[in-house]
Amino acid sequence: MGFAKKEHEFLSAIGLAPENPGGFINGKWKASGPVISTVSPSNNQEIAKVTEVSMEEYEEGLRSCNDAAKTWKSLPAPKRGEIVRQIGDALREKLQHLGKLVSLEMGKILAEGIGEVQEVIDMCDFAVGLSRQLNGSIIPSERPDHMMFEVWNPLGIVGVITAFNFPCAVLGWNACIALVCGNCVVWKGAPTTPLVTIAVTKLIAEVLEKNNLPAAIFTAFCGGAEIGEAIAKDTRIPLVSFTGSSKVGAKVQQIVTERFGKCLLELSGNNALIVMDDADVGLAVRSIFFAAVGTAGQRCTTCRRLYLHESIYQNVLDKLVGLYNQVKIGDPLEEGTLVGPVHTKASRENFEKGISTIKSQGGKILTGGSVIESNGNFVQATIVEIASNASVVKEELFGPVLYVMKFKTLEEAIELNNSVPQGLSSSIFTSKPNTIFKWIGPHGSDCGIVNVNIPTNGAEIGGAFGGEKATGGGREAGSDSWKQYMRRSTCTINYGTELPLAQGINFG
Ligand code: UN1
Repeated sequence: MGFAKKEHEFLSAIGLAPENPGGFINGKWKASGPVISTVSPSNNQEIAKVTEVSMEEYEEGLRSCNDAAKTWKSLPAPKRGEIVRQIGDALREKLQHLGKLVSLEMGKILAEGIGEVQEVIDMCDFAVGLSRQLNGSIIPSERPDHMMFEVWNPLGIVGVITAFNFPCAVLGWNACIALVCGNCVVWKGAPTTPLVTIAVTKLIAEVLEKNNLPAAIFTAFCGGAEIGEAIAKDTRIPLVSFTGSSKVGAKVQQIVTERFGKCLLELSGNNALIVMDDADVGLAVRSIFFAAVGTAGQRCTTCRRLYLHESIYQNVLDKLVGLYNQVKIGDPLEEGTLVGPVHTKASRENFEKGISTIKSQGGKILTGGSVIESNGNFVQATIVEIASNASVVKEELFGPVLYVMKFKTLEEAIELNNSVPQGLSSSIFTSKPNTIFKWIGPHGSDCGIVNVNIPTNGAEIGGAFGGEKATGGGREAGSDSWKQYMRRSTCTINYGTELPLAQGINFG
């Protein structure tokens, strides 16, 4: 039997078939749960079939992963880095095909699909270097003939639950770091992007096999909430990294915390972009366009709130509406398309519901505002003029909808930026140094990502990625995020013959 469509034949080059078992368990592909059709968001037609895993298969996967953890953590960190280097090379070889798959199954445009795979490759490179820098500090001891220092050890297994909007980049952020830190990985990808989960896992599996390492070091499951919940509850998984909504994230955190596990949360964003009266308007308009419309508004870093200084309000808005009216919405794999469909029929319905709530709260649609009649999940890129205290502005509507609001002073703009429950990304456009330093300082943006003269989205992997408040507080990818994937041992060694006690205590 062939693929549902002839143009899907390229999938065989990345190890996919018309029917795919969706569990990689102890080196074998198997699954006996429900069979699902994965569809293209452009037309809702089947790409291929995937069988999800059963709870028995979950258990088998975890048992073998737990065994493999002993081997993996015994390998010196730079040797683990070498494996991750090979994973990066394997991805490089398949960059175009994998990028195309991301575009086909998720619905983002091809350039962004390829960019997403590139993000995983960049993470591999970062992690290879890191594998020689998992340094602990040496701390001066207050006691004579004592030495105090830190040793970083692996946690064991890291559970990674990712979302549909970045079906492989977020796995990359977590898995590359987790692996060099000496942890095995258990991955559950999004239920609607199983082919990406399978294709990426196949590449990693090949590298492990080539190096005669236990395949269960990387265990992957296609499945739904039941598998996610099992990961959250599983005491064999000391760290659970979860990406998704604040609502589900709060539940995951509760379950994981109850068993004293650690959580790394990357939840909803509601990101603002501020344009000051002294800003480079051309730069701002291009940035807003990418930040609000790119990925059809389905990045957690998407700009959803635009605050314009009253003196440039109409000028920026006119330019922006002009760009929106020209944007090419359509097949994400076709050249020239800038906006693909939203991911599912449910996302499209959510957009429609969102628009009616916006209208009921006095929002005025300046452009867009409707779904596009077709077999796919296409919606119009939308700009809404709305009062900054409308309650809908405080929520994350996961689509290409931008709220525009006016302000008079920097203080007012910062207060508005900080006035929502979420705290992921933020950006200000200005040419004044004192505005920049106010923005990044203690009285400035309360977000995890605080940008100047660039969009809210499109972060590089070298920095720590994540946000505050309802965004969950986690930091993934670069900088010193690796510390969360390890346990810290504070070691004090007495190499003398006396027993001086800390704090000068004399005990008998
Ligand atoms: C996400 O939307 O979950 O900063 C991740 C960005 C990308 C990652 C987004 N590098 O927009």
